[in-house]
Amino acid sequence: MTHPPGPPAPPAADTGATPAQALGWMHTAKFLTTAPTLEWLPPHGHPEIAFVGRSNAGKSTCINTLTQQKRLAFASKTPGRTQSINLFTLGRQGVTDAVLADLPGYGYAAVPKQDKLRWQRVMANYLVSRQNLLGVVLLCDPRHGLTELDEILLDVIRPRVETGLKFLVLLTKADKLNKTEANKALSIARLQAGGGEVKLFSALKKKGVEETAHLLWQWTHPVDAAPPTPVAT
Ligand SMILES: Nc1nc2c(ncn2[C@@H]2O[C@H](COP(=O)(O)OP(=O)(O)O)[C@@H](O)[C@H]2O)c(=O)[nH]1
Ligand SMILES: [Mg+2]
Repeated sequence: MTHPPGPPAPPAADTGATPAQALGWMHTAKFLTTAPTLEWLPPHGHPEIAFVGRSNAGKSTCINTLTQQKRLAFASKTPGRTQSINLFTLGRQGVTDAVLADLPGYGYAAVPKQDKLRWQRVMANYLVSRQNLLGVVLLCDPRHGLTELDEILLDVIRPRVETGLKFLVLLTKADKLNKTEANKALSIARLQAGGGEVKLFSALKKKGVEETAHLLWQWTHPVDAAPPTPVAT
């Protein structure tokens, strides 16, 4: 027996994009610029989402997977190498509607102490004072959990999270965990993230890719945003 056709389905997502469409949007990523410190970053009028995490957490691989561009965020064979803030624009039809910021990884033991301190300052400075920073994605290898440096970062952004900064913890390399380990890692990270979202992600198994893209879309395209004002011609 067939059912009569119901009313047309509402848009699959309340924010106007399906997870697959959101991933398509991520694929529009284009390199914008690279900057050694906050002062060199161009101001722009778009919401910015920063990707942060320890060296080797899987940040470059995650960005490359989300954007489907193999070498956009150079997955360095030498951890601790990526020493700049890299910006990428997102937007369909060449119209930018969001910016991704790839921040240098931290915590790599072989980096000289001076460089480490310098980078902690650059990171803290960025996270505290970057205009238009809408959200932070913290990448974490769940086999190591959130480490002391991640906790410091959480402390740095906490005041902004309390005033609306969005926050997501991505547990990377989820293919390396069995179900029990994955659930345990999720519970621990949820406690540590203090209300922020936590998701499992695997570049290898393409796990969490669409979900993450969709969440970033929702952050940057809120439903209650006023529609653009029509311009009289
Ligand atoms: N098994 C597995 N390995 C991964 C995954 N993502 C990253 N890696 C590996 O983890 C290492 C560090 O990745 P990379 O993206 O360079 O980390 P980054 O230093 O945070 O940018 C590399 O050897 C990657 O191949 C994943 O989803 N699954
Ligand atoms: Mg990297």
